[in-house]
Amino acid sequence: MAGEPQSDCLFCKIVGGEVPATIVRETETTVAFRDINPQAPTHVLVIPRLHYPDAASLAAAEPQVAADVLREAHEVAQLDKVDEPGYRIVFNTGSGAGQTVWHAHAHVLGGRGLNWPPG
Ligand code: DGP
Repeated sequence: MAGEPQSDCLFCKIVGGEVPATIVRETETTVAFRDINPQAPTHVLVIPRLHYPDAASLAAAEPQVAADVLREAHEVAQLDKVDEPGYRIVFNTGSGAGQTVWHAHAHVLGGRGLNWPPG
Protein backbone atom coordinates (compact mmCIF):
# COMPACT_ATOMS: atom_id res chain seq x y z
CA MET A 1 0.00 0.00 0.00
CA ALA A 2 1.18 3.56 -0.69
CA GLY A 3 3.36 4.88 2.09
CA GLU A 4 3.83 1.48 3.76
CA PRO A 5 7.37 0.28 4.65
CA GLN A 6 9.03 -1.75 1.89
CA SER A 7 11.11 -4.74 3.00
CA ASP A 8 13.66 -4.16 0.22
CA CYS A 9 14.11 -0.41 0.88
CA LEU A 10 17.34 0.71 2.55
CA PHE A 11 15.87 3.93 3.90
CA CYS A 12 12.80 2.12 5.32
CA LYS A 13 15.35 -0.05 7.16
CA ILE A 14 17.06 3.07 8.54
CA VAL A 15 13.65 4.39 9.66
CA GLY A 16 12.99 1.02 11.31
CA GLY A 17 16.41 0.91 12.99
CA GLU A 18 17.44 -2.26 11.12
CA VAL A 19 20.29 -0.43 9.35
CA PRO A 20 22.42 1.93 11.47
CA ALA A 21 22.85 5.56 10.53
CA THR A 22 24.17 8.69 12.17
CA ILE A 23 20.88 10.29 13.06
CA VAL A 24 20.84 14.08 13.26
CA ARG A 25 17.18 14.73 14.06
CA GLU A 26 13.92 12.84 14.17
CA THR A 27 10.33 14.02 14.14
CA GLU A 28 7.01 12.23 14.05
CA THR A 29 7.11 12.27 10.25
CA THR A 30 10.80 12.54 9.27
CA VAL A 31 14.30 11.22 9.96
CA ALA A 32 17.51 13.13 9.17
CA PHE A 33 20.84 11.29 9.03
CA ARG A 34 24.34 11.85 7.64
CA ASP A 35 25.03 10.65 4.13
CA ILE A 36 27.42 7.68 4.00
CA ASN A 37 29.35 9.32 1.15
CA PRO A 38 29.38 13.02 2.01
CA GLN A 39 29.83 15.50 -0.81
CA ALA A 40 30.22 18.50 1.50
CA PRO A 41 31.13 19.11 5.17
CA THR A 42 27.41 19.01 5.87
CA HIS A 43 25.63 16.34 3.84
CA VAL A 44 22.48 15.16 5.56
CA LEU A 45 19.56 13.24 4.09
CA VAL A 46 16.07 14.14 5.28
CA ILE A 47 13.53 11.43 4.58
CA PRO A 48 9.85 10.89 5.33
CA ARG A 49 9.08 7.91 7.54
CA LEU A 50 6.49 6.97 4.93
CA HIS A 51 7.78 5.16 1.87
CA TYR A 52 7.29 7.00 -1.41
CA PRO A 53 9.75 6.45 -4.25
CA ASP A 54 10.53 10.10 -4.90
CA ALA A 55 9.76 13.65 -3.84
CA ALA A 56 7.05 14.13 -6.47
CA SER A 57 5.03 11.10 -5.38
CA LEU A 58 5.45 12.11 -1.73
CA ALA A 59 4.24 15.65 -2.43
CA ALA A 60 1.24 14.37 -4.42
CA ALA A 61 0.14 11.89 -1.74
CA GLU A 62 1.27 13.60 1.48
CA PRO A 63 1.83 17.33 0.91
CA GLN A 64 2.07 18.04 4.64
CA VAL A 65 4.85 15.48 5.06
CA ALA A 66 6.65 16.93 2.02
CA ALA A 67 6.48 20.31 3.78
CA ASP A 68 7.83 18.67 6.94
CA VAL A 69 10.85 17.41 4.95
CA LEU A 70 11.57 20.94 3.74
CA ARG A 71 11.19 22.40 7.22
CA GLU A 72 13.51 19.76 8.64
CA ALA A 73 16.10 20.49 5.94
CA HIS A 74 16.27 24.04 7.27
CA GLU A 75 16.42 22.82 10.87
CA VAL A 76 19.40 20.62 9.96
CA ALA A 77 21.14 23.52 8.21
CA GLN A 78 20.68 25.65 11.32
CA LEU A 79 21.88 22.84 13.58
CA ASP A 80 25.08 22.43 11.52
CA LYS A 81 25.38 26.25 11.29
CA VAL A 82 25.45 26.24 7.49
CA ASP A 83 22.27 28.29 7.06
CA GLU A 84 24.56 31.32 6.69
CA PRO A 85 25.88 32.10 4.11
CA GLY A 86 23.66 29.39 2.59
CA TYR A 87 23.06 25.76 1.84
CA ARG A 88 21.48 23.65 -0.87
CA ILE A 89 18.53 21.25 -0.84
CA VAL A 90 18.61 18.66 -3.66
CA PHE A 91 15.98 16.10 -4.61
CA ASN A 92 17.52 13.86 -7.26
CA THR A 93 14.45 12.59 -9.10
CA GLY A 94 14.94 9.77 -11.58
CA SER A 95 17.99 7.77 -12.57
CA GLY A 96 19.01 10.42 -15.12
CA ALA A 97 19.43 12.88 -12.24
CA GLY A 98 21.45 10.42 -10.19
CA GLN A 99 18.72 9.02 -7.94
CA THR A 100 19.88 5.66 -6.60
CA VAL A 101 17.66 5.10 -3.56
CA TRP A 102 13.94 4.92 -4.32
CA HIS A 103 12.66 6.38 -1.07
CA ALA A 104 12.08 10.14 -1.20
CA HIS A 105 14.96 12.11 0.30
CA ALA A 106 16.29 15.62 0.43
CA HIS A 107 20.05 16.12 0.36
CA VAL A 108 21.07 19.05 2.57
CA LEU A 109 24.51 20.27 1.50
CA GLY A 110 26.56 23.03 3.04
CA GLY A 111 29.80 24.11 4.63
CA ARG A 112 31.66 24.76 1.38
CA GLY A 113 31.23 26.88 -1.74
CA LEU A 114 28.40 25.52 -3.87
CA ASN A 115 28.69 26.20 -7.58
CA TRP A 116 25.82 26.94 -9.93
CA PRO A 117 24.85 25.21 -12.14
CA PRO A 118 25.48 21.96 -10.25
CA GLY A 119 27.16 19.08 -12.10
P1 DGP B 1 20.50 9.61 -4.43
O1 DGP B 1 21.69 9.30 -5.27
O2 DGP B 1 19.97 11.02 -4.62
O3 DGP B 1 19.41 8.57 -4.53
O4 DGP B 1 21.04 9.62 -2.92
C1 DGP B 1 21.20 8.48 -2.16
C2 DGP B 1 22.19 8.83 -1.11
O5 DGP B 1 22.12 7.81 -0.11
C3 DGP B 1 23.65 8.83 -1.58
O6 DGP B 1 24.16 10.16 -1.44
C4 DGP B 1 24.38 7.89 -0.64
C5 DGP B 1 23.39 7.65 0.46
N1 DGP B 1 23.44 6.32 1.02
C6 DGP B 1 23.39 5.16 0.34
N2 DGP B 1 23.44 4.11 1.18
C7 DGP B 1 23.50 4.65 2.43
C8 DGP B 1 23.55 4.06 3.74
O7 DGP B 1 23.54 2.85 3.94
N3 DGP B 1 23.62 4.94 4.78
C9 DGP B 1 23.63 6.29 4.61
N4 DGP B 1 23.72 7.04 5.69
N5 DGP B 1 23.57 6.87 3.40
C10 DGP B 1 23.49 6.05 2.32
